[in-house]
Amino acid sequence: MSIARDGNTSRGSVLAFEANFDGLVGLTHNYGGLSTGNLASAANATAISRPKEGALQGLAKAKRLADAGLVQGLLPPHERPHLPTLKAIGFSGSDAEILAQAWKADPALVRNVSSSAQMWAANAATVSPAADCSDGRLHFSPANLLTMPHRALEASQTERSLRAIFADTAQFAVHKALPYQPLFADEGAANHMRLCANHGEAGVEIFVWGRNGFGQQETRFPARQTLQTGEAIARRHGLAPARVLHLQQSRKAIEAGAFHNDVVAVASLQVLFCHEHAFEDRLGAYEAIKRACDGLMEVAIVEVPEAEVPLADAIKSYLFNTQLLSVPGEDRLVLIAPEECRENAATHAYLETLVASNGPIGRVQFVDVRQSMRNGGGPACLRLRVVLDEGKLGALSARAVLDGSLYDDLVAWVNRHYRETLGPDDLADPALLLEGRTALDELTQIMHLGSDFYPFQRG
Ligand code: SUG
Repeated sequence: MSIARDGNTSRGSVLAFEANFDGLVGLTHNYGGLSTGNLASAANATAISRPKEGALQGLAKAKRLADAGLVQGLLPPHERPHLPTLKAIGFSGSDAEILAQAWKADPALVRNVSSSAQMWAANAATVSPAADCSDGRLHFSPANLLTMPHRALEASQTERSLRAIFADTAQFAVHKALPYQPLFADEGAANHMRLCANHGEAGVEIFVWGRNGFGQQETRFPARQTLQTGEAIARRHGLAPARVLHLQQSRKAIEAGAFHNDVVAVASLQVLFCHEHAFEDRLGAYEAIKRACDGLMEVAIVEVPEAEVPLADAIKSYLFNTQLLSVPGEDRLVLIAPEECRENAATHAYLETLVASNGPIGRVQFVDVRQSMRNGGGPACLRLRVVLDEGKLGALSARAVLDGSLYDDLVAWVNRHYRETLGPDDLADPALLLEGRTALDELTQIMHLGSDFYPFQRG
């Protein structure tokens, strides 16, 4: 396997690189209109989804990056509909009866427990590379995602996935989600950025928050991440306080539909690519970033002015929900952007100028992840970044790193099990539940996840 490396680390001769673990699109991928403040989710509520197409689009993106020489991993979908939740809220009987009763009581309940939102792996956890952590291990904090009911179901299965893949406790530390209370509302890596000279060297970790958990909600749309969440994660991961920043996301961005920081900013290596309205205190944020990076690297802030790409266009096209990657053989960074960026006139014109300039971003590659985009999930939402080195890569458990054979197995699996379309009322169909279990049971074999990975397997 060829691996993209970007330099030696200060810890001896270990070569570190960034792997991307993408969430596999689940069998119940649908448009439930569940996420207030996420404009795409609201706009497509009740539209007909195409789960098979969505899963194949996600796999094609992953394969493209693996083919470019990057390490590409996958995270399995969760069991949906989530019957344990329906049982916990008082429905009983056979599985089909539980589903029917819940649908009768309120279809919104079934929509919430049927979402395939785990596919947006950027929200699965916050990840701190080993070079930043005081115990020299790579730390994961699964996100409690408690602001949205359909997402608050995810953390325990996410923890299970991470423990299955990053099982070696000498190398990896998988924490529990933060306490389930609004003070610690956590959306994972979508509100976390890291700047570094090389992936394997100590970097600066930036936690972006939308509200102070001890204060009042200040925005019309929910601010999903608190200041206290970032502080707690930095503490439990053992980050050096001088290399941690807590920056407030601009209220204007949240009001405009940027429900996560990764809708208005993305960072990679020494480069921060962000919109003029990403941070509440724009100049203060840039100053703080430069100060924290001082002595470690020369940071490049590529700011996109409102005059060139209005916030509304940036959010509609997902200009910043892009993957900024160091690709083997290319000396400037490559931006993996959704097709929607090519279709949006302002964004497209900006990108043409960007790559023509002599800046740190040298090329844009467009990918089709439209099924995910219609629920507000771009290329960057679909992936969780994990800094590895050869030792850590070798220490991974399960079969989660994409190579040609896993890709072929997964494409065949999707083609065997996924429905072509799902309409809102299809979620009440007990056959969908059974189809999902059959497929996921098989997936645990394909990905070597064990026979007790999902709640239904444990009985
Ligand atoms: O949490 N959409 C997701 C999109 C997550 C995007 N992730 C990042 N920006 N990193 C969300 O709002 C919509 C589901 C629905 O409406 O059916 C949804 O959950």
